[in-house]
Amino acid sequence: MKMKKKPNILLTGTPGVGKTTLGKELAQRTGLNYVNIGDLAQEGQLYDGYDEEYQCPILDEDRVVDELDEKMVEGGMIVDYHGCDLFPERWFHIVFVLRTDNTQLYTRLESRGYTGKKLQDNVQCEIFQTIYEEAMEAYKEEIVHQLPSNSPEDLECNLEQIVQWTEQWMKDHN
Ligand code: DAT
Repeated sequence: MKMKKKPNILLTGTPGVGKTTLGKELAQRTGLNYVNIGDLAQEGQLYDGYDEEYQCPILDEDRVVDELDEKMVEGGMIVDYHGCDLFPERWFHIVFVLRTDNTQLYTRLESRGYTGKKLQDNVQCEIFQTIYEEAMEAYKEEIVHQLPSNSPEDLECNLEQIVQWTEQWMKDHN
């Protein structure tokens, strides 16, 4: 029996915009598999050096891609990462860039323990819409969508829209 085709979804955006919150709940509602790239790298120690300025390990992008490729080819994956141009374009059927108002993002990151330059740089990343522009360069514009992520109402609305999109995609491809 042939397996049902399922779409791959990328959730991206500045740290703190709500990718993990959305991704985990989306996985529950759709039955797709959620992967957090940060956790995957941590588990497999998929690192290549250490960034002294930001005090964090540097992702080994090639090993991350190798690690996931087989699953991505099968389909049905929700990928969560604060960057998007390291992945092969062919992986994703749709890309969502979550967006949060600056003041709210500042509060969220501060309560996550971010301070100083790390806090400032991440808020600036959102102000300059860095990840949105990265997504628009890395993927076809028509598959890149921005989603507001400021409130529980936004979260519910985003969930409903993506669940609906997923159901429609499955109907169209099976
Ligand atoms: P990310 O995975 O993008 O770093 P997260 O899912 O860990 O973000 O969320 C960061 C914080 O913001 C966390 O405390 C939950 C909260 N949050 C997420 N989505 C939200 C929303 N739509 N409205 C209000 N708070 C939200």
